[in-house]
Amino acid sequence: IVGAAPSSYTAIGGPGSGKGTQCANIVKNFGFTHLSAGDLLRAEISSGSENGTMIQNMIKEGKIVPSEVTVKLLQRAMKESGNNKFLIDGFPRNEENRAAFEEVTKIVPEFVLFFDCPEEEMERRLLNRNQGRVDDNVETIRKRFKVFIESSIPVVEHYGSKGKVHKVNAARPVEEVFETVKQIFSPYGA
Ligand code: UP5
Ligand code: MG
Repeated sequence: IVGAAPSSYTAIGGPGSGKGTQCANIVKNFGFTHLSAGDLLRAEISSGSENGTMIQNMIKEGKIVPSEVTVKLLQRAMKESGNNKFLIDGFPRNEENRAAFEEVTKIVPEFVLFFDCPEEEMERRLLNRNQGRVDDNVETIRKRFKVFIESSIPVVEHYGSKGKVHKVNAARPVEEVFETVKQIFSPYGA
């Protein structure tokens, strides 16, 4: 329907829980546009934007980039996609992100996928990834875990209090996790 109000779904989980992998699979089967907040921030660094150095430093420290920056990137990507159904990966990361996004876009996610995975497994995955990410080293990984627990779990709890969280055991093989994810999305159509 032309002009239908935009809707979003969001994937939250610790670093290395498999958000990116699962979201890429979901968009192949369902008609969403995948927006990874981390990928948008990394693209902003590569583009040589004036915020690039600040973003790079925050990512290296595992810290959360100010909402103004991330929300603007998400809004731009949403506009450019021409779609009105979004699967947002790795955002909101704290309560301030959540409030800013809802305030600016007026979009509240239909539901949240929470990819639950033990830290030992996430650490193993990240150290094996080998894609040259500046934050895939033991020191930064531990900082990312701490920020996830302190700042992102409260977001999961917020959505949980609204009955919007689907918790997924992410410590299984990719295909098994995806079976569960597909079942969650199936009522929402293609
Ligand atoms: N893998 C995936 N699934 C597997 C499975 N089931 N079994 C075995 N292996 C599996 O997967 C990670 C690795 O594990 C891959 O090698 C994969 O093949 C394998 P991936 O799907 O990439 O996991 P993901 O959860 O996406 O991990 P990622 O490292 O991307 O998570 P982060 O949340 O840490 O990274 P993100 O890019 O979202 O953010 C990076 C940084 O950007 C943040 O720390 C922060 O500094 C900044 N940021 C913000 O400030 N604000 C934002 O809104 C977003 C990011
Ligand atoms: Mg990712």
